[in-house]
Amino acid sequence: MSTQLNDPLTRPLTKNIREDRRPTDMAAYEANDGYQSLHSTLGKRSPADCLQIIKDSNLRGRGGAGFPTGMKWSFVPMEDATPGHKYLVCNADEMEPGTFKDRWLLECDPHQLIEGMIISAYTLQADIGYIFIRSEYLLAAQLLREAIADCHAKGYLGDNILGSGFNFELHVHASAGRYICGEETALINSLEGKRANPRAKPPFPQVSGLWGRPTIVNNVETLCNIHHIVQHGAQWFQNLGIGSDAGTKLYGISGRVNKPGCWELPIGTPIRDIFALAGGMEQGYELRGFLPGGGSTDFLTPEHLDLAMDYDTIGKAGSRMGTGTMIVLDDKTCAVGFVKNLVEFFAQESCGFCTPCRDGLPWSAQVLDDIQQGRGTSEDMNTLARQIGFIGAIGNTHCALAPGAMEPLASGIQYFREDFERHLNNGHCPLCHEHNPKGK
Ligand code: L3W
Repeated sequence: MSTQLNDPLTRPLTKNIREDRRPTDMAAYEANDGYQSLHSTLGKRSPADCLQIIKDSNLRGRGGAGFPTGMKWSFVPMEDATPGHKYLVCNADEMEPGTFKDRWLLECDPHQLIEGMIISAYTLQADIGYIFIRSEYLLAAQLLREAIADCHAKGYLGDNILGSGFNFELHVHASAGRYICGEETALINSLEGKRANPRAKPPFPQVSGLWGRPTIVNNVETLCNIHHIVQHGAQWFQNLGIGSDAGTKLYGISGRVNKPGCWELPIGTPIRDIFALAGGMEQGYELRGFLPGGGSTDFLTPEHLDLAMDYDTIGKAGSRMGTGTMIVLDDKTCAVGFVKNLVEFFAQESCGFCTPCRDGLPWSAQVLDDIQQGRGTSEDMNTLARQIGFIGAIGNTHCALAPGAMEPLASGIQYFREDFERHLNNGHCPLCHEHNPKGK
């Protein structure tokens, strides 16, 4: 990104973000149209109108699943038979491998998230909000707490906001540090002070979430879009996207590219153009494959580079757009070690509630370690295939963690089988040896 501010109408999410990553404070935020949506919405437009705009905008959840935001919100009962709190929770527990997009938004423009959350809470008539933030994001948590205090001082949070009669309190809650807390019902259990096991769904949180009350959980990037959409309209948002999806997307790349990073681009930008922004592959390295949306998505290969990076296109290619942050596999890295590293991560992060995940993932990691260390046999490949078939099938596990872990493994074997064969046949791999002599 340049030191110039981005065009606010085509790069709404990053319009305040500068190259030096200096956080935008209240004065700078307000000087660039900040809290205008708040002033023009609260008490002036009905929550039902705001909900209709979000539905019409075709915004889809940016945390990985891509569920339509307006549809999710429409499940929240507006006429509640048993009066009580309604909650809005921001999922800022960014722990997906290779994913660092929300951190950028949190550290550089905390007021954007807060304004998005106030407009979202007004739409949903939620009176309490939590920003559930990854415990390592210390700077972001501190900046958010300061920004929340500034909002109280201005009358943007608390009781009777801007004289509208709407009340909203917002709290920052640091995660205790588990990947599974990014799953919305595990997050809710954690907020309640319980062990972070996912809950069975239904009931979905929209109906029965935090302390049994209606609760919406949305990702940081999703919530940062809301006040822009309410301010500029559904059609404006739809026009930002290139293909069938609407809006912009924060895309990222990590691995052996010249300039790993994150960019706000029209959703549906061709993958090749995102690689170009990353300056292409480092000299001496070739692209073999990439995970399009974090560590729990299926590999794609160079033949997919001209595809549009949107939910449906990437889905049809056999993967998922996920978080939109790509991890690159280069020609000097062995797919066995690459995939083992990810499966070990997911095994460690299992909540332990269901057997296929608790016992199956460490078993898969062990088999991969055996293959990498030269102790593998062809029967190990059959074991992995059985595990992929069972653990990878949604419905055999309590939540999506273990099936997600099987995605890079299954597609890694599909596309890079020669790496596995090399280990099995030779008991030794020059790529692993050169980069990782101890095979760890
Ligand atoms: C009502 C239905 N609501 C679904 C709602 C549900 C939730 C949202 C998405 O995982 C993925 C995962 C990771 N009635 C509903 C319904 N909903 N059906 O829609 O739900 P779901 O279950 O499809 O996904 P999820 O459990 O939220 C998210 C993938 O994202 N991922 C991970 C990203 C991790 C981070 C992070 O670290 N912060 O973003 C990357 O690809 O594997 O598949 O609200 O209530 N019938």
